Amino acid sequence: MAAMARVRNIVVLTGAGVSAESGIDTFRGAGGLWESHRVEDLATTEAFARDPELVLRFYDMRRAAIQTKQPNEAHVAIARLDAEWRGRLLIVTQNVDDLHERGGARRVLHMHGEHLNAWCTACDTRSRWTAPLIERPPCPSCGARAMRPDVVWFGEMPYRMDEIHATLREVDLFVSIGTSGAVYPAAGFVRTARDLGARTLELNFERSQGSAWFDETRLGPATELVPAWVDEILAGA
Ligand code: BJW
Repeated sequence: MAAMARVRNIVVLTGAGVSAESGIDTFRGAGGLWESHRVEDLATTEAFARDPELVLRFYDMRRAAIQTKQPNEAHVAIARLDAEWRGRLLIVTQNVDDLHERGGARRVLHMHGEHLNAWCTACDTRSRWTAPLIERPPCPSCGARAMRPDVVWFGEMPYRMDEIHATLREVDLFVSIGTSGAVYPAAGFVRTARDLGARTLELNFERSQGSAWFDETRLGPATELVPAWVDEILAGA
């Protein structure tokens, strides 16, 4: 990319594609269905009210699965950027797995929550949680049997939006990795960054829905594209 030496502030947005090569299913496209349910039909408060067992089973299965998966070369490369980049960096992930952290990254913001947290809707406490929720275990804080996955469902406000928007106002380079651009507000970050003068780069298996908003698109697997991009940006830093 041109003018790399002037880059100080970077925002990296990641989606399910960054974890795909670790064996975690993406949401859309091939393999994007679970027992013939679309994520849009499961990841809602309405679905949880209508059929809590179905929704809790979906999350229990995925919570168990991520604990058997390992970070891949893309997570490790992003962690290397985190360790070595002297300017500001924010890794905004839509993913609810913990593979960025287990890959070694520190400056990670989970805008759609985390699989390994449970949220008690009775006392509003969030607890680290690795076990199933389907049996409705008591909240460690208040004892109520009212815990749900601490993830952001459709119609709910993603986490830490003020912090994300404040960081986007200062960003020089916005890089989107492995996301389809189908879900807002994350899908709109590229336009915000671009309107404010940032360069925008997309690394994805295929063009995302918002591909036209990126200055540059590189297509391929994240485990190849991300390490190469990190080498490039650190070499120019
Ligand atoms: C690879 C690869 C490899 C594969 N290498 N790449 C109409 C218009 C606009 C907006 C809306 C609308 N109607 C409703 C809305 C808002 C709604 C929305 O966006 N809906 C869309 C469906 C249209 N958004 C919301 O409701 C959000 N909240 C909100 O807007 O609040 C404001 C508000 C609230 C209240 C009142 C008023 C306003 C909340 C969105 C929550 C999303 N939650 C989920 C589930 C999280 C928990 C869980 O994991 O179950 O988040 S849905 C799901 O999609 C998950 C993901 O984070 C998110 C994005 O998916 P992602 O990561 O992009 O994955 P995929 O599968 O779509 O794409 C993977 C990509 O990787 C593909 O491109 C592949 O090619 C690529 N890939 N292998 C590189 N190896």
